[in-house]
Amino acid sequence: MLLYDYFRSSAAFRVRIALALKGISVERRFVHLVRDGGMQKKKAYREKNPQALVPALELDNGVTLTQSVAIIEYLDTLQPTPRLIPDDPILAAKSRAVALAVACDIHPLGNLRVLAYLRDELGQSEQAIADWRKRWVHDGLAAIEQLIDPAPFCFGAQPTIADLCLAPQLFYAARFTIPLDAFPKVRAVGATCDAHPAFRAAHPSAQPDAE
Ligand SMILES: N[C@@H](CCC(=O)N[C@@H](CS)C(=O)NCC(=O)O)C(=O)O
Repeated sequence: MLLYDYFRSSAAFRVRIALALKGISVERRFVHLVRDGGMQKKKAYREKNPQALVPALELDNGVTLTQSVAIIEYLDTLQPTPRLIPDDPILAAKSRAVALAVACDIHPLGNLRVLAYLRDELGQSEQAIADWRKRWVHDGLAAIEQLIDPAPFCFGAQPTIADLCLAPQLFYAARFTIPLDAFPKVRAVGATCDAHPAFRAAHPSAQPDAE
């Protein structure tokens, strides 16, 4: 398998954690999101992912999967241990809900192309963009604080897809110095993830393309 990756991508970080937890090794091709206007926008990559977003996972049979949550679900089916979507239907739904709260409702609003649109096409200032970024991360995490039940991961002793999505969002919050003081449960899960070997191996700072 071949992962189209970028060290700082939160969505790729989610998939890297899944791969590390399951001990699946993949080849990697790095897609620099900024250099030359963004390699993700070039025709060669769009042929892999028409959304022009990382990650994408190319399988050995030539099929390319997109969307980090779908890729994680695929990996969980391919190799069910350790389970990332719990067998218990209620825990499965709760884990997916937190994962999707991040992946659908927080992360897209702080994505590169959205911020570029605010800056370049709507003429917003750096301060306005920072406020925008902080607003959606803060509101999203405030809700997640109510949804999780750390023990010590979001929903128990083992990481689920919820933790795989939350930890990269916390990396993003730290990168842009968005305060997490109001979210003790979220911070506790973040500390648990930071100490876990698979999360460390997948961390942006540990990637070969890190800058
Ligand atoms: N929902 C997608 C989001 C993917 C995504 O937004 N990737 C970002 C990096 S985290 C990206 O490629 N951004 C490029 C851009 O905005 O031009 C997923 O989960 O895979």
